[in-house]
Amino acid sequence: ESSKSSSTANSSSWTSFLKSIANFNGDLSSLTAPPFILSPVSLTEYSQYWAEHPDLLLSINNAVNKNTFEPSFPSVVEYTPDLVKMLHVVRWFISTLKSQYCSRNESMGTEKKPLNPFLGELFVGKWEHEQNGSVTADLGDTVCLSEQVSHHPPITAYSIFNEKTNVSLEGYNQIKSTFSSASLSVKQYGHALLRCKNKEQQEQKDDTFLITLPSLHIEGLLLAAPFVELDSKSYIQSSSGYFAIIEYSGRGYFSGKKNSFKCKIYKSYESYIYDKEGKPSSSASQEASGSSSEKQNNKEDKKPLFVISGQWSGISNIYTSSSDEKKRKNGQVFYDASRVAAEHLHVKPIEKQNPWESRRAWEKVANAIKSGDYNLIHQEKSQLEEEQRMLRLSEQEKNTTWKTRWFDNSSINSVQNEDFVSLAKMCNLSVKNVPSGTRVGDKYDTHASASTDGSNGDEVVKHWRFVKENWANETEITL
Ligand code: CLR
Repeated sequence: ESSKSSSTANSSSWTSFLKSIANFNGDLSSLTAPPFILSPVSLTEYSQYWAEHPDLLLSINNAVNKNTFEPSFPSVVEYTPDLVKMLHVVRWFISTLKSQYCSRNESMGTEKKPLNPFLGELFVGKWEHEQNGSVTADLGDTVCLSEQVSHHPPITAYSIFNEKTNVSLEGYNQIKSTFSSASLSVKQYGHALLRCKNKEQQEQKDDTFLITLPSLHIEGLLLAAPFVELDSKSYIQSSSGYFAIIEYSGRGYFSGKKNSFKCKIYKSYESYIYDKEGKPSSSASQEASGSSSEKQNNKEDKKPLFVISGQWSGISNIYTSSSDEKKRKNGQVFYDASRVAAEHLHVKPIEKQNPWESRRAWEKVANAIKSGDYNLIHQEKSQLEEEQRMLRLSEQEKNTTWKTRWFDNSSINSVQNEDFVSLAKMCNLSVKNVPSGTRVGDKYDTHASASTDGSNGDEVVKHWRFVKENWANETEITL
């Protein structure tokens, strides 16, 4: 594979591709890439990467009862049920990264340019959990629904849920990219919301977690061997208060290894700010009024409860203090990505798929890509694009607009949005349509237009959300 890559690096097609990137306008779909860098897989499929370790995802809601978290440390910290849950969430999240950002390199040798989904494209599948005698409980199915909810700009929305364990994840994703100094920088917009329903205790609110998406860049372009390197951070804010910050770095930072990260888990966002700045932040101190300000006086509370570091594509270790982490002392393995293979979801055979389903719709293009036939790729793609153009035209004639199937973004300050808004407020994140993880007051936040809905002056919050009823009433698409 690498010898193939280095020979193609000299080919004129790659060189002209690089030239076209160098002065491209931000629209990745407009780039004509040589066939060998094209992937036969559409971006709507990428939603599945969130759950390729379904056991870790599902363990989140069982975590408290089963106390499955290992390793366990001497009782330096109090393992409240909420903290145990948070640790499970962080471990599951770390486990998703290898699928999200390395899987193309593993299956195809390099990162590749995915198929640009058409409006209304669907990708569905499920993980069927077998009941292993008496050892594991019946976990039912974990379902993955993914829909292209916008074409300009491309936005994919998804919902992944397991009804037996009451764990669900919903989110959406959009990217904006720029080219600078031989690498492609990509900012992700959107976020993911993880929900654990408290089935037994009706009066108790669901546990929710807000997860922000890191920015990334594509390296290796000059060698025609592109790969992803993550930049910046992810935040995880729990409705129970716990806050985690995950900082990414590539070769030459914390450990000098690729795919490195350092995660700190705090009792709250306020503790994180105090730890970082040595004093309460202005916004944090406003919130920490009354009885909670007493707790804020306890210095131990402001230190991270756990520090986790290592490679998200390999081994990471967990420590109970930053100083232990620095000395690599008293650590225990947190997650070993190389030990557990990704579990792929089950997708219906193409013959049984609906024409809107990704693999069926792209079948001919995918085959052309696999055969490396540039003209055929072009021909098949044009046909699909032409069909889409006709659809848009007929909508114009009928004066209608495309209706999304399972997702909706018209909910303004609605109950569904409440989780996101309240979690974002807990950790000072912007609720606007800005790059994922943007803090209130950052340049993207202040420059984004603050719209109001007129009635009460509240900001209009538009984010893509799963509409359960729509899936419940679905008659054409089956799993
Ligand atoms: C999509 C959402 C997923 C995480 C993810 C992983 C890899 C990203 C992809 C997202 C978006 C598209 C992406 C890709 C890596 C390369 C590809 C940025 C964010 C670009 C479009 C490919 C450019 C062409 C080069 C290979 C030359 O949850």
